[in-house]
Order: sequence, then C-alpha cells, then structure tokens
Amino acid sequence: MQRTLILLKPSSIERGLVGEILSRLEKKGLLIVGMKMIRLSDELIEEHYSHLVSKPFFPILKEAMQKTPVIAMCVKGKEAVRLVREMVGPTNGRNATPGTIRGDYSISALKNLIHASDSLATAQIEIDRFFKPEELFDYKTVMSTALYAPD
Ligand code: IDP
Repeated sequence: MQRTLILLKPSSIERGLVGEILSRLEKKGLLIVGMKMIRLSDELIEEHYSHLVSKPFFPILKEAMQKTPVIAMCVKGKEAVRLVREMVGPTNGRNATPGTIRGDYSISALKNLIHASDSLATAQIEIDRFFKPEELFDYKTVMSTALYAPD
C-alpha cells in the first residue's frame, strides 16, 4: 500500500468541485487517511513549489494558491502515487485527456484544480510537509475486501 499527498487547490474550491473530485477518488477505491483545510503561507508555497520559484509565473502561482484555503488530503491504496497522478492528468488542463480530473474540468495550467505527488519519495516528503503523524489515521473498512484481490 502507498500513501500520496493531494491538494485541492483554490481553483477547485472556488468552482465548487471539491465533492466531485473527492467522489472520484473514493469511487476508485482510494482510502482517505488524512484531510484538513489550511491557508498556505508564503513559506509553505515556496517550499512546496521550490522547483518553480525562479519561473516568471511564480508570483501568479503563489497568488492563485492563496486565493482561498486549500484542502490537503492523504490517500492510501495499492500503487496510489501513480494511480492518482494518472487520474489527475498532465499539468495543463488543455492538454489533459478527457477522463482525467484536469482533462474533464480545467482549461489552463494555473487553475488546474489539484496537486498530487509525483513519486513515492516526493509523496513521503509532501505528506510530512502537510500532516503531523497524529493527523494521519490507520484503519480498515469492509470495502477493502471488495476492492482488492491478490494481484
Ligand atoms: P504538476 O502540478 O502537474 O506536478 P508542476 O510543474 O510541478 O506541475 O507545476 C506546479 C503547478 O504550477 C502546476 O500544477 C500549475 O498550477 C502551475 N504551473 C505550472 N506551469 C505553469 C505555467 O506555465 N503557467 C502558470 N502556472 C503553471
């Protein structure tokens, strides 16, 4: 089982798409093991998007990420890191295939609704960035027996 970090960005909150996106993740069979609403500080954005601080669009990215609070989530499942990235789709909603979250509901790179960790190593770093250990939960549901087979 893997855990991955998801942020529902201000663009999804402003457009009332939180329930829709959550529903997709739940229906896929991913288990929510942590979830909270937070306002991102300048420092947290600069750390989270440290690979982008020198880009010309960084100031508008920062502004967009602070427009409303965000919802941070940690979800768990087999191959969850890759699965969630595939469900999210590529960065620019205009290039994202229909069927993906960005492909179905977004039409730009800046307002692309959702962040998801891009590798197992990044996921661990990002989960630790947004959640304290006591904010993450370990539990089983009856769904897991309906979802998984030994493959
Ligand atoms: P990712 O979110 O698909 O992993 P990154 O390259 O890590 O993509 O970029 C982080 C975020 O920065 C994107 O999700 C998007 O919101 C924003 N972004 C990336 N490229 C651009 C751009 O060219 N213009 C405006 N915003 C961008």
